[in-house]
Amino acid sequence: MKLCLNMSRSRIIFPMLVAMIMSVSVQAETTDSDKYQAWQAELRTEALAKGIRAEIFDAAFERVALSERVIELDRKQPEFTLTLDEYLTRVISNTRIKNAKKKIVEHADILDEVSKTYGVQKRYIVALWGIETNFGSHTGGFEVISALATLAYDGRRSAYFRKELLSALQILNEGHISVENMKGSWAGAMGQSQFMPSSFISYAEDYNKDGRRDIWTTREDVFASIANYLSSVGWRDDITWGREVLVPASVDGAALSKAKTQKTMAQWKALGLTSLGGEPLPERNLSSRLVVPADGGGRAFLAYSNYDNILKWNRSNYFAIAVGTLSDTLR
Ligand SMILES: [Ca+2]
Repeated sequence: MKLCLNMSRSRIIFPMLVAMIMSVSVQAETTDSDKYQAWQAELRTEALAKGIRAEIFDAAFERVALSERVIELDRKQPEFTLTLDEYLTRVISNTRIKNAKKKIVEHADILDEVSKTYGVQKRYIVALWGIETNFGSHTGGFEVISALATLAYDGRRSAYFRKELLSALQILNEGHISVENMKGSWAGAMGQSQFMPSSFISYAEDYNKDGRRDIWTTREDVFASIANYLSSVGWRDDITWGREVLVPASVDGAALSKAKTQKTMAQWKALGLTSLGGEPLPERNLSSRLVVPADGGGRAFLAYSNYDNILKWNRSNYFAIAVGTLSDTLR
């Protein structure tokens, strides 16, 4: 909300805001508070038509505080782009690798079970959990309804965030979490798996069968939800994500990467690609594409179908390479 940008405090309770911004110059003019109230009333009508109970909507919006901080974060453009190596150093630090190795042992029983149920190797569940929220320790402190209401009302990406807001209300309506405990990132990514509300509705699981899909505090639900997401988008547990390769100078890796050309392992071998250490590529009947990330310092990867499944979670090549690389340390 533009008006919030003039305020010095990061979070403002709406009635206060209303008092401060009411237009005084022309009495008949539609005030910003009127605009907001009309927006909320219209949203309420839509939510109730979708089956959300009035008391759920009203309790949620009683807490809504349009947030200047959320708008700032949404507007913020990265000042520079990290190289792949800089990104990987940050996202998969030695500490994170050490913790990932600890967590995969600590939760081996449930991870083995979930892995078998969904057909997703446990190292990918742990890698995503570690990269998304540092194994559940950095889940974001924003109230999701407030953050999404701010972004839905703001105008820049209203349609997207309005849909997510309605999904968040549906989650409250189904009783999976209370409004005060529905916390997440400034953009509404929730819980230990950082699911957006629409992803929660499609993929979150109640693995411990207590009637609530709880990606905030129930470890079994967190692991099963991550695995269910991957499984639902076509994960294969008989292959890995991909591998780093050496591309000979005779091959235009960047062009092949851009074209997303799929080739068999035998075809890549014939072009002269090798494993990172120079050893021949494995003999496997696998189709893959070459990924040469921008700012990757020339590093190149053969990406299997699971790589594209990770991109469905987050469409950044850096992210997918980080998940794959961290998972490789857990084999
Ligand atoms: Ca549960």
